[in-house]
Amino acid sequence: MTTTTRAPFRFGEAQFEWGEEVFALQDSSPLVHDGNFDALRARLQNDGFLFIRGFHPRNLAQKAEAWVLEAIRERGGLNADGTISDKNLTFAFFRDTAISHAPEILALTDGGHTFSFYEQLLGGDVLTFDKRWLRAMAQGGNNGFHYDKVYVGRGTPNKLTMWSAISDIPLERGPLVMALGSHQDERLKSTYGATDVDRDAADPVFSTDPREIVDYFGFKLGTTNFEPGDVLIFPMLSMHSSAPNLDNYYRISIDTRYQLASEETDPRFFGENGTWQGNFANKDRPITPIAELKKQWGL
Ligand SMILES: O=C(O)CCC(=O)C(=O)O
Ligand SMILES: [Fe+2]
Repeated sequence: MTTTTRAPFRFGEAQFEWGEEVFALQDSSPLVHDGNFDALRARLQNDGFLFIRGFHPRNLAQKAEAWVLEAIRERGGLNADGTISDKNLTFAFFRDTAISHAPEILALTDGGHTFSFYEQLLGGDVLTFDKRWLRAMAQGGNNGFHYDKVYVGRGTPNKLTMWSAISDIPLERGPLVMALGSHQDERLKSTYGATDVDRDAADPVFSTDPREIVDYFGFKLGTTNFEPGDVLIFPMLSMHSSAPNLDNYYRISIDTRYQLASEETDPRFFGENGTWQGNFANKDRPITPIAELKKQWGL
C-alpha cells in the first residue's frame, strides 16, 4: 500500500494537516489567460480571494527582488551568500519611497498589466494608494490575522488588496495564509469587521494564534508555495495573516490596494513622497486589547 504523506504546514509553533486543516489555494491564472472576468468576479465573491500564479512577468519580479536585496545588503541585512545576516533585521520600506517607489517596484504594482487587470475586473478607471507596503521579513517575522478593512477601510468598501510575492516564498518562508470562509462570517464582519483602528483605538489584530482561528473559530486555512510574481487578491473583509518566516532567506512581498478612481478614497494613505498620514497617527491613545473586545462582542 502506498500512502502519500506531506509534512504538516508549520505556522510558527503550530502545525496543520493538509487536506484537513489547511488547503492549497486554487490557481485562477487560467481564467486570467482566458480573459474570463465574469468567472474571476464570481470566484472572488464565492471564495473570498483570487490566487493568480505568474500574474506579474517573472523577470520583472526577479528585478524587483534584486533591487530590494541590494537595499537590504546596503543596510547590513545580508550575508555574502544571500542569507539573512546575524542582525536578523526585518525591513518595512513603507515611507522609504526611494526603495518602495523605485521603477523596479512600480513595474509590478503600477505596471500596465496590473492596471489593465483591475480596470477589467472593476469595470472602470482605477487607482492605487500612494502607500505601498513593501516588506522584507527576517526570521520569525509575521503578521497576525486581520481584516484589511480595520486598517484601510474608509471610503469605498469596494477595494481590493493585492499581495505580490517578490522573492520565492515556499511554505517555510512565511507565506500569506487565508482564513477560508471568513468573508462570509456575519458575526465577525459585524463586530471586529466594523472597527476602525484609528477611530476606535481598538486592537486591529484579531488573533495572533492560528490554533484559535482553526479550533475555536472553525476556519480552514489556505496557502501555497509562492513564486516571484504570484499574487493573492482579496477584498477588505477576508481574514488573513502571514506565517512566521522559518527560513534563513528573506521573505520579500509587497501589498497594494486598488479601487475605482470614481469612488471615495481613504485619505490616510495618500500624500507625496511618503508624507501620507497612515495608521496610528494618534499614538498616545491607549488601545483596547482584542481579548476585551471579544468579550464585549460575545465571541
Ligand atoms: O505580508 C504580510 O505579512 C501581511 C500582508 C497583509 O496583511 C496584506 O497583504 O494585507
Ligand atoms: Fe492585510
